[in-house]
Amino acid sequence: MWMRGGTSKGAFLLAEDLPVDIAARDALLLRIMGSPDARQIDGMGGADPLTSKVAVVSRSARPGVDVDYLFLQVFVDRPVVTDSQNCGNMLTGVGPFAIERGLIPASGDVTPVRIFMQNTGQVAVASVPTPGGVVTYAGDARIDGVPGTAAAIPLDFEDVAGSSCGALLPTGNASDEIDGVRATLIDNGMPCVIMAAGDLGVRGDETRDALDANTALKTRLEKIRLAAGPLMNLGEVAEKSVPKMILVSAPVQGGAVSTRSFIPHRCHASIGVFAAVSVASACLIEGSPAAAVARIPHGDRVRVSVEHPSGETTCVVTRNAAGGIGATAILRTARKLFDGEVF
Ligand code: NQM
Repeated sequence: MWMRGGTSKGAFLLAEDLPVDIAARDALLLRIMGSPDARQIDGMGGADPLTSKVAVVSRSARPGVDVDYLFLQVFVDRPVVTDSQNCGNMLTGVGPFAIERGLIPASGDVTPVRIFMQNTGQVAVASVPTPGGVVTYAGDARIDGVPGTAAAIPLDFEDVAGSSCGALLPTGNASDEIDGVRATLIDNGMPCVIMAAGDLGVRGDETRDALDANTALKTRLEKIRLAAGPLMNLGEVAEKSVPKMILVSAPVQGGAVSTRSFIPHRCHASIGVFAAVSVASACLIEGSPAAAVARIPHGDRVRVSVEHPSGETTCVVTRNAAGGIGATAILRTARKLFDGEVF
């Protein structure tokens, strides 16, 4: 099934339909997407990392979990398929897909689907609208980066801190200096390196295309990224799609913080789900470059509007009893685009 999940798009496949052998599975996925090729002309991929994604779904054997979800990023112009990151946008399609394929039954007007995210070993709960026991994609929820409206699918994360790095702040610091730039190395669902845009010589409100054309900036970001990887317990990251590189600046549209993220080489058209959650969390950490520019409402459960190139993404961040970062949530939408056979 081809679906839009949040601001991403890709293939949703049953694990049982794929080869068990990893090399054979990856070769098949490269063929399906048409990679490696900048245009992905011989496949289904959309010539963009955001539309070259795969969700592999199966019924879960884990207690208290409905389905297992493995996210695979198929590189566009390189013969690489990686499970080194999770994807919260594709995650949005997993609940509807699981119900449509009969992996779990619909229950009531809204079906809570507990999803084990295999890439990071954590659980998300998606609330899927199922009026009359049927998945509905139509609704009045709007997310920036997607035209029109669709049914709301709230995603709740009880605890995604340290998903890939072992700790929310893998170095234990609110910020570290790498190559002369102050950076927060953080993982609240996605390993991210968060820096003030001004420290890299840009404003932070430039277009995606302008930043993608700035080769000096990109070279600097990659140098910092390669140094940050081992500090974040990710090892050598040259061939990995993490950590993501995020530039923050003061909000310009009435939100909490403005962002431009690199995933990790192309500038994101909006921002990833877990990247947004990680930025929102960083805004609450005193001494971080994000907190220095952010405007955060007071309270223990705060709505953090993360601005990005196509609008904003609102995350909810809860402070735990110890004053640290607790549960988080975000609202997304999904759409079934096509169901059939790929050759
Ligand atoms: O951060 C893009 C996306 C993502 C990942 C990426 C995502 C997330 O927008 O959870 O959703 O960072 O490669 O789909």
